[in-house]
Amino acid sequence: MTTTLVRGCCPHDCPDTCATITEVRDGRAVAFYANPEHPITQGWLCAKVRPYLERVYSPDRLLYPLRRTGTKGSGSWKRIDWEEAIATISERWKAIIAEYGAAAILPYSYSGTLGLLQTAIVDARLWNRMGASALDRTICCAAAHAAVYATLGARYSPDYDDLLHSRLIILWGHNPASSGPHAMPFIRQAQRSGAYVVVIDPRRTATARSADLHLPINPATDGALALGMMHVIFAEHLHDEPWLEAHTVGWRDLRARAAEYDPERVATITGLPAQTIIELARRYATTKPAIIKTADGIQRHQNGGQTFRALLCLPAVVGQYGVRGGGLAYSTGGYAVWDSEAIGHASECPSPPRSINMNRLGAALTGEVTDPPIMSLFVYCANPLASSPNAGLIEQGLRREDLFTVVHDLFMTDTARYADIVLPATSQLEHLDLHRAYGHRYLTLNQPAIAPLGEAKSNWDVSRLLARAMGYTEPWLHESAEDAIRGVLEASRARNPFLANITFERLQREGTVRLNLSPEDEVPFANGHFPTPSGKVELWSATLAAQGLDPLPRYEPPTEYVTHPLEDGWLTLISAAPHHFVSSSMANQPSLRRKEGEPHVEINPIDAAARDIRDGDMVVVSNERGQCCLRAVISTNVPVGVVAATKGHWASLSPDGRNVNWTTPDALADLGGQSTFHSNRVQIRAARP
Ligand SMILES: Nc1nc2c(c(=O)[nH]1)N[C@H]1C(S)=C(S)[C@@H](COP(=O)(O)OP(=O)(O)OC[C@H]3O[C@@H](n4cnc5c(=O)[nH]c(N)nc54)[C@H](O)[C@@H]3O)O[C@H]1N2
Ligand SMILES: Nc1nc2c(c(=O)[nH]1)N[C@H]1C(S)=C(S)[C@@H](COP(=O)(O)OP(=O)(O)OC[C@H]3O[C@@H](n4cnc5c(=O)[nH]c(N)nc54)[C@H](O)[C@@H]3O)O[C@H]1N2
Ligand code: SF4
Ligand SMILES: [Mo]
Repeated sequence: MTTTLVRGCCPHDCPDTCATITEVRDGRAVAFYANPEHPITQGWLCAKVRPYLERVYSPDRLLYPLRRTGTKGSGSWKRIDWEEAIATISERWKAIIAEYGAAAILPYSYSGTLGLLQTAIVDARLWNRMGASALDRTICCAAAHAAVYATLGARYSPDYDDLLHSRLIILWGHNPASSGPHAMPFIRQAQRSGAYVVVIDPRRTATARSADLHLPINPATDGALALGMMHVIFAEHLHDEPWLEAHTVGWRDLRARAAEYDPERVATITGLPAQTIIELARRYATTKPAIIKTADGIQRHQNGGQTFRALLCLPAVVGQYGVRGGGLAYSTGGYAVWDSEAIGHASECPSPPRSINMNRLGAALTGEVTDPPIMSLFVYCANPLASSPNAGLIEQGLRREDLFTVVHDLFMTDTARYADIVLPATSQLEHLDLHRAYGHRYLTLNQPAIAPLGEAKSNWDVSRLLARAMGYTEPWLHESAEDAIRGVLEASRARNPFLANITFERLQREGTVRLNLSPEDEVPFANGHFPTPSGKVELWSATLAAQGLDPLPRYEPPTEYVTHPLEDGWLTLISAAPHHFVSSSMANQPSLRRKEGEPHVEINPIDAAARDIRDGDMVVVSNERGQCCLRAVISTNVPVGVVAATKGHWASLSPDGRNVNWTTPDALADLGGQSTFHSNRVQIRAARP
């Protein structure tokens, strides 16, 4: 029997975007592993994706469309065929459109896959044509995006191997050992050759344990730390004045702002000794190249936007942008920018009637959004009941008898359990897609390796069926998967020099292709040009001033930290990335659940003793939004006042049918409408009788 090797790409929300190989024999995938040729993947996959065939061939895969037969959430289903499923959806939608208008229909999706076709194109075309409510996709990184565009003008970052040139690496609110593991070998190698590694994180993470210095900062105070560092750097004349003069706007205003953040004040705010802050500032200003590598942890706070702004200012103050091994590494998402018209054909469509912030889903379903209310929810590539904030309110919304909910997924997720119609989705091995990365600068084509399991269909195929049933005849709603990808690639290539010479044929031939970066583009901003309105780093941001926001970075505590003080027994709950799942994806896979352990919360021995909580106790974690039960793990990995759980555990697989998101806030951050998961204060008590 012959074995075929099919090149693919990991679709999950992870900066590494690994290249994969599937071995197929007789139509069945028999092995799945890393493509050894990919320079970032480097021949290994992470612990969660290595056993991917367990996910693909899981006995829990949805294989047929289902129609709800019992009450919402009761779990009684009847198998139906696709014809009936699509007819049911389209008839219901036509009736809703006739009565309320298409704005009453809300598509809800996020990062189940990050593909160009199955995500970007599917997120746009059908909904644009329909005139449905748009979704503000703000759950993950909206504050950082707004801060980066305001300050630097583009999301440019170097590849991980650039770290080999760094002498100082500050991993700031970032835990790559779990959340982007392919950076770790480069960090280790740099460290072995003498680079000094600092981790700034309230938790002692796996990444922190291997650093030269771990600074357990008070949550949501990083903006104050960054301003305190600038205070010291300016006060000691360690700043790079010629660089600031040539490449920035407003550095003197920033210096005046930083003057308000003396080390003693910052010590009180951050919980770090003043001497440590001074030493960190000196080290940062005098060790070059110095890179700040950050991700998303620090922005999931009410002050996340201003915090990110403060971090973005630091490399400018010491003249480290445009330097190999220096600057700030956040996201490489600004290179392979797709042509938005080719993606969504918006100019041929009605303009979206309104936009709904995804972090407010529960509120939107229960009265915040009216005229028209949301009457139908179409969920795909997302599991909001497990992953979105204030989940108790989402559950209340999903129980609405008059809400018509459709969920398209590979599994019967927490959210799917509340659907009226459930549709089976294909896995990455069963569909075509093209992937860019947010952690490096390569494109990877994912070729389908096997036929769809059961009657599973890809997002694009479902979108095409729905478009036909709705009577939409535009050819761009009906083209083949390959034509859709080719069309966007070609239109984007015509405008974007980073895509020059990258054709679909070349991607088919080579699998992974490096973006077309000239030697000048290799190091972000090496040409001294920043695509902001001024062409410079906007330390004083005209963009933010125009929005009535503070044009200079500042520190303000999250409101909840003020209204729910530690002195009254409140604790800050951080719920960061789990090691063995990606958000709630893969969190139903038995072998990974075993490795991750049952849903738990880490609590400092002092906080535990004060509450008579013993290691291994079941505890109730609660606030005014809701509660969940978790196993207590007493640990000095968290400082006093901070408790740590992880995101991702399915509510339906948790002790009391809820997860941490029953407590997380749906308040929005200061920039971009960003989520504020970590600006969360809770009470904890043992569940003993
Ligand atoms: N294994 C795994 N990998 C993932 C994911 C996953 O779920 N699992 N999720 C993916 C997704 S969707 C994303 S967005 C990225 C996120 O990538 P990261 O941002 O690296 O991941 P997080 O764990 O969300 O947050 C990083 C760290 O921020 C810390 N943190 C929280 N609040 C603060 C604060 O106020 N200050 C400081 N300094 N640190 C703080 C947390 O303790 C955590 O260790 O990871 C992706 N990769
Ligand atoms: N408490 C807390 N919660 C958080 C965070 C946090 O820090 N703390 N972080 C947030 C962040 S950063 C993010 S990005 C969000 C992620 O939130 P979501 O985008 O909701 O991600 P998942 O929970 O992984 O759900 C993705 C779903 O898509 C499905 N899927 C995968 N591939 C496909 C496909 O091809 N087609 C279809 N139709 N479905 C598919 C998967 O099976 C899975 O059920 O979670 C957020 N939730
Ligand atoms: S989740 Fe990340 S590290 Fe793991 S295989 Fe996918 S891209 Fe690679
Ligand atoms: Mo995310």
